[in-house]
Amino acid sequence: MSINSSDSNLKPSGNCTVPMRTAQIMVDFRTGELSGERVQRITRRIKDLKGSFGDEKARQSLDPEMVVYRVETFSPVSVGEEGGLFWGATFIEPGMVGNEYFMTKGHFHAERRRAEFYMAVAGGGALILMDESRRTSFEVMHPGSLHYIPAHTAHRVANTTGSVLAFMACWPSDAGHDYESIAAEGFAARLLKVSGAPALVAEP
Ligand code: S6P
Ligand code: ZN
Repeated sequence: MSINSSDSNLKPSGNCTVPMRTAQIMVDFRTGELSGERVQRITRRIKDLKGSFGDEKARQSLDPEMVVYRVETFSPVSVGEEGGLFWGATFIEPGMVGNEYFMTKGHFHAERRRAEFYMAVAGGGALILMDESRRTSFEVMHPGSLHYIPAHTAHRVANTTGSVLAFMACWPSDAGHDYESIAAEGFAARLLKVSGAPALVAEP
């Protein structure tokens, strides 16, 4: 039997001696959305993000139920298992807390030696990176931009546009998440709207 990779009508035949499996997960490349029974979903709202934004009064003035971002994850192996990979999609709503763009909490990987890929699908924004010496930089994200997050590097994404920023991610299953270090010390700089444009501003 010959298999043409473009043959979407491929069906098992009586002569086929190898098992054929269908994909467990589908990715919509226009939106980044995942579908399939094994997709796990979490939503982060304004009420969940105490301490993340610089202007706590501005955060408290917003509807606590307002969605800031959603994450869809496909974890084919257990969290913490060595040798596997996870796939995720993140959707950050447009919005601001004071003069700071809606963004993810951000984290180091608990296993600091683990890297990650991000790829923007829709919308636009910035990937903010901080190494363990607190040196901070950012990369502009736009549809198709691929971002390598090195090991030992905290990462967070901010949506700087008026529409949803969607990006895909792939990371090792034993990376884990260290949110505590960010909660305790934050990033060394914040992505703020300054004179109408995004700027990475160092924390005092
Ligand atoms: C996981 C990966 C992403 C983030 C997601 C939300 O390593 O970096 O899937 O979990 O973008 O960000 P955060 O900082 O709230 O986990
Ligand atoms: Zn990560």
